[in-house]
Amino acid sequence: MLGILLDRKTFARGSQNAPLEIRKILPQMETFINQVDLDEHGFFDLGNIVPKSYSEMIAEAKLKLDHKFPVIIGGDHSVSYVGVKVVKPKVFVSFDAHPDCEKGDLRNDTVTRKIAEEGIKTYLFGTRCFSKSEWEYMKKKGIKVATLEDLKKIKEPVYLSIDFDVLDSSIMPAVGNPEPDGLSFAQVMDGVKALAKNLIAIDFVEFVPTKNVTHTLMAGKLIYHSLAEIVKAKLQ
Ligand SMILES: [Mn+2]
Repeated sequence: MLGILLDRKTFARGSQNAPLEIRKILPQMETFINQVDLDEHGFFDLGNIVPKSYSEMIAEAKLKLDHKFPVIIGGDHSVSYVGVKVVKPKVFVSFDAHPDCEKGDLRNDTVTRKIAEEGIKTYLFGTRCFSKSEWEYMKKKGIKVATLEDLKKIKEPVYLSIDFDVLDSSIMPAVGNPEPDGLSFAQVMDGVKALAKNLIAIDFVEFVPTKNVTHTLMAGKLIYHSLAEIVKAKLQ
């Protein structure tokens, strides 16, 4: 697990603190999940990367993540670019209320487009709030809002990014851009299960800690449950 303490958003900032707050809650949480005990599977903490240029963060992450299964905790969504440059997956899947396909410099709302433009096959899941220009870009590039069935059909190595705003805003309001009409916890987990066998890295981004510790617990639960599914799929 590697934290990236970066938040370059223009409003609703605070995700730079997410790795710190999530780390406080993880030791309080049950590690035995769906018959998998995470304590038995050698997860360890690689500390944090503090903000610097993207190329410097990529170089630092490369050193830290060598030969390991990366679990990256953001940070704003642009940290996925750092992860993808280190891991070099064939496929990038983003669970996100938003497509993050705006045009412009690397930011939280352009990151998926930047990754797609690296020639990495890109899918979205749970996406429900588009700008017109993003919609048109996606249509042109063949970037699809995948169904569960589409995810199950992916056979190549996948980098999965989970933006916490994919969850419905009633269960996860502690994000930069909460969106109603989102996925339930179980629906997000169904998506993780569909991909688990092919995953080579995962990140969790855009959690903005609040004083309400329940939100941090939700974030921690999603992380632990995802890791348990990955362990399960890899051991089968
Ligand atoms: Mn996002």
